[in-house]
Amino acid sequence: MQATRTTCPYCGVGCGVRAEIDDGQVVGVTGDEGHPANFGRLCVKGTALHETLGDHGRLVRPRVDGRETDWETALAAVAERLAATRREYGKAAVAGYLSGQLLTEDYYVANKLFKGFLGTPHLDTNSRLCMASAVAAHKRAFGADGVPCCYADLEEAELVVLVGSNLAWNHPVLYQRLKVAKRDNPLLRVVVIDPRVTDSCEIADLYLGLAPGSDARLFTGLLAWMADEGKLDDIYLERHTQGLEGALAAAREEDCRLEAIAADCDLDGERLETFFYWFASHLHVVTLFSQGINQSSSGTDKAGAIINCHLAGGKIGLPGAGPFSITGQPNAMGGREVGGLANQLAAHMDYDSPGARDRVTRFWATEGALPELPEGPGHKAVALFEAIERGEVRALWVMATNPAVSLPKAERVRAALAKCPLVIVSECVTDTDLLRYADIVLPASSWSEKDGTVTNSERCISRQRGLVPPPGEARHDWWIMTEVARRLGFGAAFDYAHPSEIFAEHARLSGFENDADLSQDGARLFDISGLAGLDRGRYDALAPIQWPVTAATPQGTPRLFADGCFATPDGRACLVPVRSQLPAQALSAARPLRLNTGRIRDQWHTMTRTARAPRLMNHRSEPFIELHPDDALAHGVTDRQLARLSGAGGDYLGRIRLARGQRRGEVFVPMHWSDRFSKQARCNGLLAAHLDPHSGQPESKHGAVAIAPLTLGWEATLLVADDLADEPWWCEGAIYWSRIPLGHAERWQLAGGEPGQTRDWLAWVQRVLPVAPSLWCDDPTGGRLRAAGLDEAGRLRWWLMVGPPAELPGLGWLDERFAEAACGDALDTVRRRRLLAGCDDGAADAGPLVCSCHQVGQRCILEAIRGGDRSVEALGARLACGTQCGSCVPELKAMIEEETAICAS
Ligand SMILES: Nc1nc2c(c(=O)[nH]1)N[C@H]1C(S)=C(S)[C@@H](COP(=O)(O)OP(=O)(O)OC[C@H]3O[C@@H](n4cnc5c(=O)[nH]c(N)nc54)[C@H](O)[C@@H]3O)O[C@H]1N2
Ligand SMILES: Nc1nc2c(c(=O)[nH]1)N[C@H]1C(S)=C(S)[C@@H](COP(=O)(O)OP(=O)(O)OC[C@H]3O[C@@H](n4cnc5c(=O)[nH]c(N)nc54)[C@H](O)[C@@H]3O)O[C@H]1N2
Ligand code: SF4
Ligand SMILES: [Mo]
Repeated sequence: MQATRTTCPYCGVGCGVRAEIDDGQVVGVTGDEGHPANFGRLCVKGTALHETLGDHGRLVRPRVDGRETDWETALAAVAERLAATRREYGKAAVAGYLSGQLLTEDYYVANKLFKGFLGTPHLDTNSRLCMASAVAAHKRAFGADGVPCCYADLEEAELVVLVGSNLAWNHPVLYQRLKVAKRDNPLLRVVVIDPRVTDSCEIADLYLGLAPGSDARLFTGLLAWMADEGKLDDIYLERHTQGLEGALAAAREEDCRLEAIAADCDLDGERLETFFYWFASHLHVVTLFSQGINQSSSGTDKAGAIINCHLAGGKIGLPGAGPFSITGQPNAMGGREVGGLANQLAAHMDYDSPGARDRVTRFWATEGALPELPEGPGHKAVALFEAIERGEVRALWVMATNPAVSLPKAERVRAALAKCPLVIVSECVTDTDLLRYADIVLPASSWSEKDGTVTNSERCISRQRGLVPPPGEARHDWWIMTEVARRLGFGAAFDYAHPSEIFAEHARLSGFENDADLSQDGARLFDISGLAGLDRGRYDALAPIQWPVTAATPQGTPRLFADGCFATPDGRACLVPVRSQLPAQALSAARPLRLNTGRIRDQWHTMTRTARAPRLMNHRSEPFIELHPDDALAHGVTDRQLARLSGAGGDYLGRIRLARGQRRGEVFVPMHWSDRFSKQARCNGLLAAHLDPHSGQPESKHGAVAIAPLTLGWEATLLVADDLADEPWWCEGAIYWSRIPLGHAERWQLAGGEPGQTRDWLAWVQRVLPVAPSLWCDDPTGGRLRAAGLDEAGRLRWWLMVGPPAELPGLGWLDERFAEAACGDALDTVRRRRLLAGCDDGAADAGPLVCSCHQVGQRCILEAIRGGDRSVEALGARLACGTQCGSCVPELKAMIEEETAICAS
């Protein structure tokens, strides 16, 4: 057994991972105790990393026009078709769409190829949907896209404000760090600002459940309040900033009395004043913000309003102080560094930075390869797909993202993709919604195979190391692009043999003419020239380090702007005038509910990786719609019922979850489900594409929808053996279906029929399932049916229950039966009954999973609570739940509270 240090490929916390490799396979992972992001901790997704690996479902051969082929043919086809499009329709007819899940080296090569040598400005990335507003706000305020803070600031703060961030679920290890900090420092206060009560509220001293989209009003109000109460840091403002007057004047265009702000944000006045008072009276304040701010039609201004308050109070550049935009993807920051956004050129140089175009041209020029950089910025993500729809962009290469799922107005995006004459997709798995539109499919290597670097939310560059070889013919993204570049005649500029060479070039560019005296556009903040000299050995051994890394700062730089000097021409930070705006997607009588979309604890984006670990499918198994019980009553839907949401672009089908923490008038749906996992549960089908004017980021958090119950005749749960699940005939005729991978089988939730109608189940089973029923138990009185099919050898092949899934047993036992060679060999009555019941009478049925790490179910926990375990610690001691990554602790607490309340009443 051998252990290698690498970095987690999920969220922007960027945890260090120790991977154990045995016989060419990753057999286990633990947290890297030496990594400064996590010091040994991992969350449940990180802990399950090795369970998501394996060759099944992986793309292993290139495909051209639907046929598998070899690399030579595929690379030649890519090069020829790109060249032909360029020749016939011009450089701007070619586009690329990248992702914050590419490594920095992949990203650098892509940026250089598209902008530098294909000469198209149209290269954008899914960071447009994610961090673009924060990037734009940083540039306006600081003169560069620099995140001032580091993780240790959360530990050194007196007040931490979480705005539009569900840290507990989406950056769990950082949340754990904050929780420990709070335990160790009873004076540390936490405020959560989110329309929805989330698990992050577990550690909140104050919760502000504001009206969706009213954050700018809250923070411009705070600025005015600070001014009125004499809480501005006049000395800091005078020495290090400009623009206070304009920012204050804009804030004061609205009524700045507390009552007026509280009314506009729909908040309790006292709570609002408490927050204002806490913010204004502490120096060491960190405001951590994420998608509740960024994914808005005025996200840049919202981030700007937050930054204004920090600048006005001098709460920046100090330990425990600063506005902290937390990144989502593992390498969102790396993509910003190389310049992967369509408005960027390279290495923190934009088109409008004087001299930048010429400088990058000179840097990329080699003997035999002359770059042809575009004149100005290209289309941002949403506009890019509109240009494809109009036929202006005719060739698109997508890498490591799924625009058919994650972009708003998803149906129009799909129509554009269908129309686009050339779609090239680099992807790791065989089946995604996007691949249907691909003319050329290129199999890419994945985490555990790839080798390079990523930069996390605190600007820390870490190595992601190749642990095992890619399966089949899958290749690294940088290698694929380099080979295409060669075939296009740009070989001399793409002569890389190893990612270390790409990284060294990237580091050199960051320092190239990066000097206040030498260049017209001043010194650039992003400078890692201190790493430009790394040879392969030192690159391989690179320890995590925070940029800037220069000759003057060889150990890296944890905190930016400590000297009060910013990256603007005069060194002063800018406060910007912000006029608050509400969501652009308007509510109406036809669509009266506000749609909020976001993430769940155990899934990652379109589930191509997390759904491979069965235990991660347990926390939330089906697409859902969360809403307040009062709204449910008003709209005629009940808990666990299936319902339909209708929005601007289409419908969404999911199961109702009643939640008292949900604001009235608002529904929350997860962003994760694609057509691969459910019939119609893509939340982006519901959203219109309203964009922030500065960043081009879509308003993914504020849709407008109607809700109605799905009126159905029947519901059923079907389990089928894994090897049968590829041809899901059983979905036909279902109004709703949802697919839930288990360990050895797949679970399908099915629903359909007119009210009062049922199916002829026997005929259906005989028609759609490959094995005839061996067991059949039909209860005509209750309308419940259970059946199972075993093959001739006695192997369980399918299991069916007709009835609401609430009646399902925990499916662990049944899943195991699918792994048995011959479970039905001796089908005595007991065995028969157990199989039909779907559980072993002897084994307690655990119920839906709460603790994913230790596989502890709801029923066991409830029993323990009723038995007297009235604290998280007591539950942990008895059942081990909540003792590993801690993500389920808020849920455990809620269960204890609820049970205690029930007992008391
Ligand atoms: N488990 C898991 N973790 C992830 C990911 C994942 O897919 N799964 N993805 C990663 C990525 S790429 C990203 S970008 C991050 C995102 O991390 P977060 O930003 O924390 O994630 P979201 O759930 O999208 O949204 C955060 C919160 O914004 C709130 N919100 C909605 N509208 C408003 C509003 O008007 N004002 C305020 N103040 N809040 C609002 C939502 O209710 C939600 O709780 O997560 C990363 N981590
Ligand atoms: N409504 C709504 N929409 C949203 C959001 C929201 O909150 N609400 N959030 C937005 C945000 S913040 C984000 S970041 C996006 C995320 O959305 P996407 O980026 O579209 O989602 P992923 O599932 O991460 O897509 C990554 C794809 O790349 C593949 N892949 C993984 N690793 C590699 C690799 O190394 N190379 C290659 N070539 N392929 C790889 C995966 O199998 C997967 O298919 O969604 C955005 N869309
Ligand atoms: S917190 Fe983020 S980076 Fe850390 S283990 Fe979890 S998903 Fe991976
Ligand atoms: Mo993201």
